[in-house]
Amino acid sequence: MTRLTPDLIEGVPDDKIDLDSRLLKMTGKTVKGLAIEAAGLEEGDIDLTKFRVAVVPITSGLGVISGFSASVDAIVRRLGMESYVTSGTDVNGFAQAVEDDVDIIMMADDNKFVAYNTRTNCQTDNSFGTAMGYSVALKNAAGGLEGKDVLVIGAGFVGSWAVRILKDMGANVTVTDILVDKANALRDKYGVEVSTDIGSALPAHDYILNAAPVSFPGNLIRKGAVISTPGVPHYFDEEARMKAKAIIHDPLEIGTAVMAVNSAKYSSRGKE
Ligand code: PYL
Repeated sequence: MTRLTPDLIEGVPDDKIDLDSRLLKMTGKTVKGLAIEAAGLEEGDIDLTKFRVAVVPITSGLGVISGFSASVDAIVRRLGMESYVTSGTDVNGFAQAVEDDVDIIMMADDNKFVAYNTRTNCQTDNSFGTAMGYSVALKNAAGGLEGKDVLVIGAGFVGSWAVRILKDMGANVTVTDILVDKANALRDKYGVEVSTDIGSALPAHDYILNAAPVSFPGNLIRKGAVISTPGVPHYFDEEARMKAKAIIHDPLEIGTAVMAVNSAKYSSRGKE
């Protein structure tokens, strides 16, 4: 997982890219709509305003990322939940959140970003949230994926989840990774295809989920391709932007929103 930098997320707290407008054009859904679908819920199944979230800054390893906690807080508020960033960090912040009896605690170190549900002791992580959110976005942009060929680029945490999720959605999945053993392991586990040559796989696909921290020259992109691409850093050249029907990307919001709604779903189960 590539570590975010302050400049990549500086526009998140105030939604400077107006993500909902972009997603509505490409997928017909807002971030909240995609997150609700990704959590396996229907609109109206859950009242997100009933949930209180604490975001805990974590100083371990490479330390806090300026703007990260504020971005997570803003994303969760945009879903309608009540949220705040704890004044304390790390264990101190976690203890504050527990004392405050919040429903969900969200925190990230250098390796994991989780939403911990205090009512049912369940956790959702960002790899799952990102894979599910970007798979659902691709499915909506494609008008369904049943029987359609989808290329997953990257067999890391997000790519591995995406392979499983997209196969469950009925897609014919091909996975590729620079470490072919990782791609082969997913083939053996999920019965998907492997490509060892991205130069031929990319132009052969209309639907792409890019879970690698790379972008691709436009001459490899098929005209009308739908590219769902959570990876950072993110860059597609002019030719790619002209040829693709949609390039779905944001640095943090879709994955975080899915984590929060998925975690709340557990709570509603716990409260039934
Ligand atoms: C969760 C993001 C999505 C992409 N890369 C992941 C990343 O940058 N992880 C590191 C997050 C560190 C947060 C820091 C803080 O500000 O609390 N510990």
